[in-house]
Parts: sequence; C-alpha cells; structure tokens
Amino acid sequence: MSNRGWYPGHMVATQKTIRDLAPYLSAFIEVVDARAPELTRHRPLAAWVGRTPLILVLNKSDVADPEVTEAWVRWYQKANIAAVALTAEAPDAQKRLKSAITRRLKPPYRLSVVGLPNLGKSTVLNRMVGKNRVRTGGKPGLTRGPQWIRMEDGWEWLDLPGVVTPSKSRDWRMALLGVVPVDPAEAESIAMQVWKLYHPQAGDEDWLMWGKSRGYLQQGGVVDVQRTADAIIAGFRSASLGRLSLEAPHEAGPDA
Ligand SMILES: Nc1nc2c(ncn2[C@@H]2O[C@H](COP(=O)(O)OP(=O)(O)O)[C@@H](O)[C@H]2O)c(=O)[nH]1
Ligand SMILES: [Mg+2]
Repeated sequence: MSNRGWYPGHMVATQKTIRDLAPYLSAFIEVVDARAPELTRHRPLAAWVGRTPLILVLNKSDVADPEVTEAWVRWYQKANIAAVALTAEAPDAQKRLKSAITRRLKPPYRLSVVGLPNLGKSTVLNRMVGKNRVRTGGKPGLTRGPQWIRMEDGWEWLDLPGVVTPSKSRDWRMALLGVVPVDPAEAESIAMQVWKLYHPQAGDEDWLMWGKSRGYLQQGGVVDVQRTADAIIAGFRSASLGRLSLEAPHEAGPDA
C-alpha cells in the first residue's frame, strides 16, 4: 500500500492551528495508546500548546496489559504529568474522563482532543459530546473542523482536525497499533515479533505453525503466510490473542 494521500493537506496547518487555539482552551486532551503511551505521544505537542495544560488519555486500556497500564499511571503521576487510563468505547468513559478533568482543572471547560491517527480521538470526543456527532473510523482525516460543540452543562469541545503526524512512523509497533498502515511486505516480520512477545520462548517459525494449526492453508497444504500474519495482527489488536502492552515504563526515555 502506498503512503501517498495518507495525510491530507490540512494537517500541515495543525501546528499553527494548535498554537493559535491554545490560549482559548483550558486544556488539550492528548489521546495515546495505553499499550505504548510514550511511543504514541506526539513530542512537539507540549511546546505547541504553550502554557495550556495537556491531559494524557491512555486509551484502549481494554486491550492493554492491565498491570502495565497501572504502572504507567503511577509513572506519569511521579513525573507530574496528568494522565488517565481509559477505554473510550466503554460506557463509563464519559464519567471517567470528566472526573479526571474536573479533578485537575477549574471551570470553564473548553477542551480539544489531539493525537496521532487511529488512537481513538473521535471516539473520545463522541463519548464526551454524545449523539455520535463525530465520525469515527479507520481512516484519519475524517474529522473536519474546527467547530465548537457547546454542551448543556457549559462544557465546550472544539472539534478540530486534531490529528498530528507521527515522528516514529517507521517503528514496527506503530504499524501494529494502526497508527500507520501495515506495509504488506512487513506484515510477516511484524507477526513474528508480536508472536514472540506472546511466547518469549518461540522460534522464528512458530507463528507459522499456529497458522497451520488454525487451518490457514494454501493449495497443497502449505501454510498461508499472509493470512496467518494478518490473523496475528488482528488478534493482537482485538486482544483475542491476549491483552499485551508493547512498552513498559522502564523502557521509556527519561525526558517525559
Ligand atoms: N479496543 C478499543 N478500541 C478503540 C477504543 N477507542 C477507539 N477504538 C477503535 O480505534 C479505532 C480508531 O478510532 P477513532 O476514534 O476513529 O480514532 P482517531 O483516528 O484518533 O479519531 C476505531 O476502530 C475504534 O473503534 C477503545 O477504547 N478500545
Ligand atoms: Mg478521527
């Protein structure tokens, strides 16, 4: 798959948009992936937002290793970085995020959701504004804006194309997490690596034996490599292979 067209032109304007809007906002909500929260943070954001607070949402915690997520929350607490673990798709998401915000900030609440593609920005915003007013999906760039959404309780949400581009897009974990597309030529190596995370003793070919055992075969009984790789990547993403985190606090750099 070609990467061309992946990032619409309006994202070039994101830095300026964020800098310009920051003074009007009480905070930015940065959505990261609970399975690799430092890897999926957008480093330049902290500078772009200036003095406006950033609150990290460690989203998709339903598919992350719960103990690792807890360790991350403690790690951020120690680093004095506002962070909350969330499952945006869960029914209690609105309540959880609202309380995380009101615990840290005084009203009025004027907020915006930012972060790398596919981490759940639209899902978070939908949860907060209700009535599915924001489109979600696999493709970034579906959100058009900026547009203020005013809630009855006085909260205001800015629906802006808050997607920022990843700097570590060549890291295989970014493809596994869906931040960038999986290059079909790399699917096999990604599948092997994730298989070894689930099974630390596994050899290089063991993931193919799993495919065979599942009946992912081509004519002649040869294992269907592509289908097996796709199934492992899908199994990681849905956690049907188990809840697995890709990054633990001790692996992250000291700069956060
Ligand atoms: N497992 C899980 N998936 C989620 C969660 N939140 C969002 N997603 C999925 O992540 C994908 C991207 O979500 P979306 O809100 O469109 O991300 P955006 O590109 O950042 O706006 C969609 O397939 C969502 O269903 C969550 O809390 N848990
Ligand atoms: Mg979106």
